[in-house]
Amino acid sequence: MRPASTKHWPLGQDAPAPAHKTTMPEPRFLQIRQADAEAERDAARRALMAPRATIAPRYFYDALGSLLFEAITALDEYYPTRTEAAIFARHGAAMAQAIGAVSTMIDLGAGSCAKAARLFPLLEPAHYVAVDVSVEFVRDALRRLQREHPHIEMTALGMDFSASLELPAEIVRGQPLFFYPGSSIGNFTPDEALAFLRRIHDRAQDGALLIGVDLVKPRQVLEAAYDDALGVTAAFNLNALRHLNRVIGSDFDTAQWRHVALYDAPASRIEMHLQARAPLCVRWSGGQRRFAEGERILTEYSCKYEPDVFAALLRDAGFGRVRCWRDDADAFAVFLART
Ligand code: AVJ
Repeated sequence: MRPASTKHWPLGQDAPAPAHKTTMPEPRFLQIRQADAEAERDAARRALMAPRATIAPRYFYDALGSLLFEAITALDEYYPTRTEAAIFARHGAAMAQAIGAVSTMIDLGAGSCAKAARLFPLLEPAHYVAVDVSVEFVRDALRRLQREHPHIEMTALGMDFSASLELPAEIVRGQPLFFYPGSSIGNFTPDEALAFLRRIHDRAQDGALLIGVDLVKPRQVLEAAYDDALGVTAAFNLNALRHLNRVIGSDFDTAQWRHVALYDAPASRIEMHLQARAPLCVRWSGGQRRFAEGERILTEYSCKYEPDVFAALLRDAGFGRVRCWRDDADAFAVFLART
């Protein structure tokens, strides 16, 4: 609370609202529950028991993991975030021109909503839908954004859109623009990516998809981006074990695991693993698994694409018109795909 006697407001702060009541629009919050918690725990335990153990990438993103990812985006080695931002800054107006009127902008994995917000002045969507696994993740960001853009109708939709894209019917009206930046599509294998893009296509009506894609480049550049000198990505990867411990009650000790990031050139993907430093046994209620020294748990694929290959994937998914904008070094691409 500000003292009542203050006459000058500190720089960057708003003067208090006038005493008369103003009606500010409020964002809408919707949470859709797909799998129940027990089914999720079951899937996580089964993945650990598989001959080649895996942990799904979404276990990176608890509260600490989300902060660690934010930190990753600020690392010198991690070029995707700043490169994509530069592409939007330079070509955003051309993209908006090509997109035309946007009735609903559907932001898949919205997080802080910052990337979409930077495009609001250009795209001027009538309705903005921030989709994330949990409405909690987007709640504060959306409230703030709603105050800055009172004319845009805003909805937060909590759902795991990678499992299902069944958006509530009242959400998608007119021409939707699906927005999927950051090269998160890289977490899918190319087959899964195709299936996911098809689902978007089938819901896009006569709208479009604006999607960020990381491109194939030399191994040293890619491996440094996923194994930085400060060890932030290592912490991000290891944190999945802490998260999993809370979810399934396992007793992973992060000190016994090593972060590994390798580029598989034939598959054009970065693979992140956690490698056992010694022979060890991990227990949880109702199960356990032994790991030999050096044995690995796969935690993430981050697939990289040649621009032509990704354009072909979009066409396979049913998109008829595809455009692409890149940075000067061809490190990253933003595609606009129309139905
Ligand atoms: C959020 C999936 C796009 O693959 O580059 C960053 C996640 N993993 N460093 C990526 C990530 C390790 C990131 N995506």
